[in-house]
Amino acid sequence: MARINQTLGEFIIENQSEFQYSSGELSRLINSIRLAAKAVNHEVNKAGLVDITGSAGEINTQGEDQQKLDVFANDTFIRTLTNREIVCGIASEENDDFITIQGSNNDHKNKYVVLIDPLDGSSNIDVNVSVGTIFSVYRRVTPVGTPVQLKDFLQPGNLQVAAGYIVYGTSTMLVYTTGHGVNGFTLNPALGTYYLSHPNMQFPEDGNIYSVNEGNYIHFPKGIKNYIKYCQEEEGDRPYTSRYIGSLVSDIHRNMIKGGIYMYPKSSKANNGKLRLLYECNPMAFIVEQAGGRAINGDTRIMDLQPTELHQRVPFICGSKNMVDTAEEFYRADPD
Ligand code: P6P
Repeated sequence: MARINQTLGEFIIENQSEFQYSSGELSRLINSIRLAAKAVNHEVNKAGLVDITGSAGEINTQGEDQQKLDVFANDTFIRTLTNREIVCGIASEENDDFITIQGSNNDHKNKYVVLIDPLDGSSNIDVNVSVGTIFSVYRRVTPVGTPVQLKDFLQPGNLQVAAGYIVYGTSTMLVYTTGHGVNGFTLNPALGTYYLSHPNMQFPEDGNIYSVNEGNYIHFPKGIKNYIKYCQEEEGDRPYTSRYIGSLVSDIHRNMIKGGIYMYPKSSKANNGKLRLLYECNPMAFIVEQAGGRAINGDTRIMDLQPTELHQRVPFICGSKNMVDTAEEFYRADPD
């Protein structure tokens, strides 16, 4: 039972029964993410004051200039998850390969794997626009007691046991699901405590916000161009409002509260779009669907896609059910 102002710790304890088959590890996993997020939040909030913004002078696995906060966030989440002996493996946007965690007795006894985008939208840091952390949790598929393998990470999103994000915005929120709805917790920085501020978050079935980088318009498939034109026509509740801040977590968080659709479709420049299936699209899709929305790649449910590579990209359209239904109709009519 959710009570406004319930702390995240109380919520986890009182909803322990939701974590099926878990003897407390999943609760401890969410708790460790909560702790790491507080440390990252502290650094993000002072990024403008100390020399931690700007490039770390390295290039990450995505070929992107690695911002120092990216490195700090990646190290913090990996260290926190490793030290608590809850997971047997971690895959991160910032690391080429996954990390194996053997446990204190080198026994590989932990049964969960975590995939994480430690600081999504980090190019926004220097311009003081909100950024986010995204995480996805699976039960391992290889035998407990043996080293984790790539197949433990290449699982379809419909097998996730938990997913969530932290948005470092005007306030810092942790939003997550374990398959029993979506709940949002707001950090009181003075106390370092997260309080339940958004119980049972629901995606409005309809909305009037569309979020897409229209600078790529000429490269989109005809069906997506037609849908964007549909959003801009004068009819009924249209034209919709265009809102896009280039930070996935913030764009989807806003649309989940107000109603709307987010699109990063395929294009002639990028046939699989830009976003990563395993640690961006699948966790966000789990949350969106648990809140009553939809998440597709254009014509297929995101969480039904069978991953083939750790850092693979997929086209991503998610949000209010009726808006995604309409976008899918337009896309299917002209998918090229
Ligand atoms: P573009 C940030 O780099 C990110 O991964 C998402 O957070 C964001 O939605 C998208 O890329 C923005 O990409 O090409 O529009 O700048």
